[in-house]
Amino acid sequence: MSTHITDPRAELKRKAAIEAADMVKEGMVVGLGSGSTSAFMIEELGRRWAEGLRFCAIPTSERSAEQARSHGIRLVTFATHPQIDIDIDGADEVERGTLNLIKGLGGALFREKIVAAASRRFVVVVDDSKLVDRLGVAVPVPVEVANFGWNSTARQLEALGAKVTQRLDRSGNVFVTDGGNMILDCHFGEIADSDTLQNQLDRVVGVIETGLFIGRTSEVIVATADGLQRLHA
Ligand code: ABF
Repeated sequence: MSTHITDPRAELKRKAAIEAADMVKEGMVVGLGSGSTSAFMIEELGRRWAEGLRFCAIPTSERSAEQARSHGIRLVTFATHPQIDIDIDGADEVERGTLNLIKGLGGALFREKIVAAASRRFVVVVDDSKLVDRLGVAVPVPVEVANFGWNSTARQLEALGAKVTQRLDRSGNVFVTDGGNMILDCHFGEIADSDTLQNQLDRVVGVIETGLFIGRTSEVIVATADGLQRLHA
């Protein structure tokens, strides 16, 4: 069954996702991203699986795993497949000049970064509303932190210039990641040097991973009202 789309943004996401799904070939090990754009990609791969395409996949979230399983897609782990051929995932912001990203508003940034780091090609699928000149203007940098001592970790993040908010779920409870940790959304405003910021965040004790994806993108597929664009690193 395919998803019925009425939202024009969703239709753009679907187009980018289908274009990316076309890059998955027989026998590949595929990283399955998270979020609504990735969900369109998994749906398309499910359709192709039903037509006989065979590959195996490592999902970046429990939700994506569940969706892939529902299509019968073969899921594997790093134990048997430490090298991924292609990882296809969404993003919250894509910086035009560098193809650096902010990811993690969906909460899956830690697994997403592990999967991206293990992939020969990392392909990002977005609609054109995600393209920005500088990261951080419209969205915070999500930072996954250990639950223990998180108030202290938050203070250290504030000392780096962030306005920090603890992520809550829709019910108002503390958001819990697939790894059992929490997320602190760090509002820095426009980020002039994302590489330096990533290094600073990495040095904060209690930080598990950040949603800054620096120098990882191989290609971005952008869907616009006028058609698809492909941006290369
Ligand atoms: C994942 O889903 C995340 O890294 C990012 O937070 C989000 C993008 O969501 P969507 O595709 O729904 O816009 O890719």
